[in-house]
Amino acid sequence: MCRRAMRARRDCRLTKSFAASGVCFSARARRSFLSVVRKRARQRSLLARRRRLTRSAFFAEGVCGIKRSLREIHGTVECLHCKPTAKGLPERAEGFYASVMARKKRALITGVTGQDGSYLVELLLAKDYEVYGLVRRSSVQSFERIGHVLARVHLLSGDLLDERSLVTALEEAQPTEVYNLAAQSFVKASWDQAVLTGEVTALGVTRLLNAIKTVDPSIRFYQASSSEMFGNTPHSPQNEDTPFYPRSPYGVAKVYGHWITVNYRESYNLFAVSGILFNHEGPRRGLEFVTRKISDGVARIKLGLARELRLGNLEAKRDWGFAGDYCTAMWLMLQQPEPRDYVVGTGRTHSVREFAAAAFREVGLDWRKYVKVDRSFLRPAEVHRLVADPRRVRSELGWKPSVSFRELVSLMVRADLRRLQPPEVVLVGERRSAARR
Ligand code: NAP
Ligand code: F7E
Repeated sequence: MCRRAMRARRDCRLTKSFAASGVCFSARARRSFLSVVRKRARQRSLLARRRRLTRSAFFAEGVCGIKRSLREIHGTVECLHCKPTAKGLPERAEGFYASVMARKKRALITGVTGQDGSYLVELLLAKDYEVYGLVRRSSVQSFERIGHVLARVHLLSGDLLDERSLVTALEEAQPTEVYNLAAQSFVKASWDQAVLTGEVTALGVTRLLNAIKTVDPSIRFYQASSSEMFGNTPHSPQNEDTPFYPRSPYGVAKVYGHWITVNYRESYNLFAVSGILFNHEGPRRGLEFVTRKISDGVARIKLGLARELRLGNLEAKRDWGFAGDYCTAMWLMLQQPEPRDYVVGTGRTHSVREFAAAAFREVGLDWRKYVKVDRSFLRPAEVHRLVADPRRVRSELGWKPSVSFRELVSLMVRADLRRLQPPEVVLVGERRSAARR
């Protein structure tokens, strides 16, 4: 869609909500309303761009910016940056810099202790965000995945089951962006805990959206939707228009979370987006998910700590990518001028059997000697084959995966070998994988 059409669509939406407020709605009122909204959007994008600059780049490229801003603020046309005093930059230019930087972007992440939460924290800290993480109460706190960044993250107590705790967390963090990554995310467990899965993974999204609506409706919201929503769809590959056919209580709950996000966007004009992400993995993946179960199992067998690896359905096919890449896509979705949903995946699919074969090959073993099929890992209803059609995310956000299937397998196996091996044994060629961890 061209810029003009996007602007027309946004104007139409804005004026609709303006009209719905019951205020007298003349053409003049509409014009002035829109001009205010556009001016604010311009200011916001200027501010956002400036905040990303280093201090020296800010002053180097900010000559005209400072001049214009000072004209707006102080009524002077002088560019103070051009007239440094003996002591350096004039106070007012320094003051302007400080005030821009003080309004740093702030993000609240639910599910910050999970796989994606840990990669997203790193990404946002690197982009100079003030990062807040929501953590639910537990008798033993495990910050294994975010231990290395703990000192730079503000942790807030809260639970998706409790709306009041979400309101309090939002009031405390005052975020500009909220990433809702918290969920009961293990598909197999969702049959055993179907109600809990619905409470957290489905209704939890409504609670968080309600809290945002109450505290600050200008917050940008990301919902972690899932390719499990496509389930048994006959359409392949799956894109943003593919109908959903979930096959597990988890998939059903995610469909609810997706549609409530769309509904609140349309009903209350929130900047709320749903990222429909296909399987993404890495060394921080939970041990119950099949890729990590395999990489861990392979490392144990290689090191003599186990003799076999028991798996369920070897024929299931998934579109697997590296989790770090997918967090970049989440962030990109919240930086767009308009809220829109995106499918994120690699566009390639592989079976569990292929993953296992590649993982054993990585350590020079033949998978057929070690893998045993165990019916207890089969699911009441299986999702047989998923593969993304990621054309929209590629063309509109410029996103593409940086890690191939082979690299992902290698990355995970090597990380588990490193974790499990006795400290004195050193493997060669590990640097690249270490950097990725
Ligand atoms: P994960 O490792 O299982 O992390 C889930 C997170 O949710 C944990 O931090 C967990 O906290 C938190 N959580 C669970 N129940 C909660 C509650 N009631 N209140 C607050 N926090 C709660 O999941 P992930 O792989 O990082 O995935 C992140 C999100 O993306 C999930 O919503 C998942 O469903 C979705 N998703 C994942 C994939 C994928 O392939 N990874 C694909 C599509 C969508 P504790 O540490 O306290 O347990
Ligand atoms: O299973 C088969 C299993 O549990 C993948 C979550 O992040 O991605 C994940 O859900 C496939 C299934 O992931 C075993 O039957 C065979 O077909 O690793 P998984 P998942 O169910 O695809 C989606 C996108 C999410 O949103 C979820 O949150 O592997 N499989 N043998 C096995 N799976 C497991 N776990 N264990 C086995 O032994």
